[in-house]
Order: sequence, then structure tokens, then C-alpha cells
Amino acid sequence: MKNCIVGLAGNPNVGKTTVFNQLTGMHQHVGNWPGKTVERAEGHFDYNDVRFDVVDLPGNYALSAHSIEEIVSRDFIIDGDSDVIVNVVDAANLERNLYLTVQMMELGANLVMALNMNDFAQKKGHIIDIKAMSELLGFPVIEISAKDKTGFDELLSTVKKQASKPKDTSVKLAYGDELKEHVEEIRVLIEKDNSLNDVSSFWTAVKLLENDEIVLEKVKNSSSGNKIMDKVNAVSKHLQDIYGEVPEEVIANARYAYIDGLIKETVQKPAVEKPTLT
Ligand code: GDP
Ligand code: MG
Ligand code: K
Repeated sequence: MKNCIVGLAGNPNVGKTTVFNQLTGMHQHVGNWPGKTVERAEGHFDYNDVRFDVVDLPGNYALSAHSIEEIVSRDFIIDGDSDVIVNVVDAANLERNLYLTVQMMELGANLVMALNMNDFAQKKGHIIDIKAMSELLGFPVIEISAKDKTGFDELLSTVKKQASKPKDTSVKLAYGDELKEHVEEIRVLIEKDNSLNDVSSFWTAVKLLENDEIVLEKVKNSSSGNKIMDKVNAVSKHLQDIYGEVPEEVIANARYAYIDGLIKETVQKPAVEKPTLT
């Protein structure tokens, strides 16, 4: 039997644990992440000749180095030997949810989106063009209801397919010409350094501009660390000069601009938002 390791990732309260419980039933094991006080739930099940091992990742809004939960999640994506990351998304709060999605795209995660709670989105009058969203994101988007266990067949067969696909490491994010060009200047230096090959060079470049402690430490100790840091400092200064904001904010704004564009192209909303009780 083939084996498929899946991580469930998403914001808090989007239905990750509901999906995890529906899939793995009684076959669960709860412990801690090695050396961390963060709970790690894993489980397994067989489906169509595939043995799925599922890890329920902590709920996150970002993948920065600011919290243990975020570090646990990103380390799992970077070196957890997972085949696919299933990004559980609350369709009724797409903008906030996509902010994490975009960061997993930066990281080069092999993603499948499980679009949950679409009934709430519909109650708000939001009509999501799932096919268009999938095409623009560059990975499959499957509608599910975690609670009612609908969409699970399609989700699992899609995950199985995605697991055997070679990882597409090209980044489909449009972050504006100015930022993109400067990220690229840093990225090519990282790409040339063989000691920095274990993770997406695009992600490393973005994290350096974001002042990410863990990535900074690693790059500073690499063979071309000085050269890379000279470039990062020059680019940071340049971005502050033209945007009047620290690079971390410039990058956050670029992510939101990308998400905004994506939502405009794929979600029909009523002219006046309907009030809802959720
Ligand atoms: P997690 O924080 O992402 O693990 O989310 P949970 O699985 O704990 O779910 C959070 C809340 O959303 C719970 O009250 C669930 O019952 C509810 N929930 C999960 N999936 C669905 C769904 O498909 N539809 C609805 N209406 N509620 C859901
Ligand atoms: Mg949970
Ligand atoms: K490299």
C-alpha cells in the first residue's frame, strides 16, 4: 500500500480538527511536538489503497518566527517529509484565511485547499468561483463541509493525485514589479549558496526582508552570508526610501494586494453586505 503524509493547516476555528476527527476516527495519537509544549495530534486511515498519515497542525494566521505554534507549522512544511498540505479555509472569511495560504505558497508547500463553510459565505451573499480561484492560485481547491463530511471523496482523491505530482516550486505570486525585482536580487544570491538549498529561495529572501530571526541566523552563518546580508540591507533601505515603510509592512501590503486582486476576480459579492449572525 502506498503512503501519503498530510498536514492539516489553517487559521484557528476553520474546521481542521473536525476534518481530522472525521478522517482518522479512533486511530489517533496525541502527544507533543519534539522538545515543544505544543500539542501534536496525528492519525491514520486507509482510503483507495493509500495509507494516509495525517497531522493536525496548530492554527495560525502567519508563519513568522514570533510564536512556537507558527515555528512548529512552518518547520513541518519545510522538513516534515509531508507529501501534501491541506489548507482548510473558512470561505466566509477568505481574506484573512488567504493571508496564511499566501505564506504557504511562498514556502513552496504542495497545497490542496479544502474550502469549508461555504454555506456561511453564501449566506453573506458571496459566490465563489472555485474553478477560477484554483486556476489563479495554481493548486486544487475542493469544497467540503467538515461537519457533514461532504466533499471528502473528492478531497482525498485530489490529495492522492497531488502527492504524486512533482512539487511546483515556481512562485505564482504577483507582488508588484518593484518589490518582486528586489526580492529576486536577494533570491539569486541565496540560490547560488549550496548550504541554503533545503527550502524555497524565494521564501528565504522574503523572510530576510521581514527580519525573521531564525532565517537571519541561518543565512548569516552560511558561506555567502556577508554578501547576502549586504544585499538585504541595501534592499531594505531602498524599500524604506521609496515606500516610507519598513520592508515587513511593504511585504504585508503586497500580500494583501495580491489577495484583494484574487478575491475581486473570483468572488461575487452583493453591493451592500448582508448582515449575518455568524
Ligand atoms: P479548528 O480550530 O480549525 O481545529 O476548528 P474546529 O474543527 O475545532 O472547528 C471550529 C468550530 O467550527 C467548531 O464549533 C465546529 O463545530 C465548527 N465547524 C467545523 N466545521 C464546520 C462546518 O463544516 N460547518 C459548520 N457550520 N461548522 C463547522
Ligand atoms: Mg483544532
Ligand atoms: K541555494
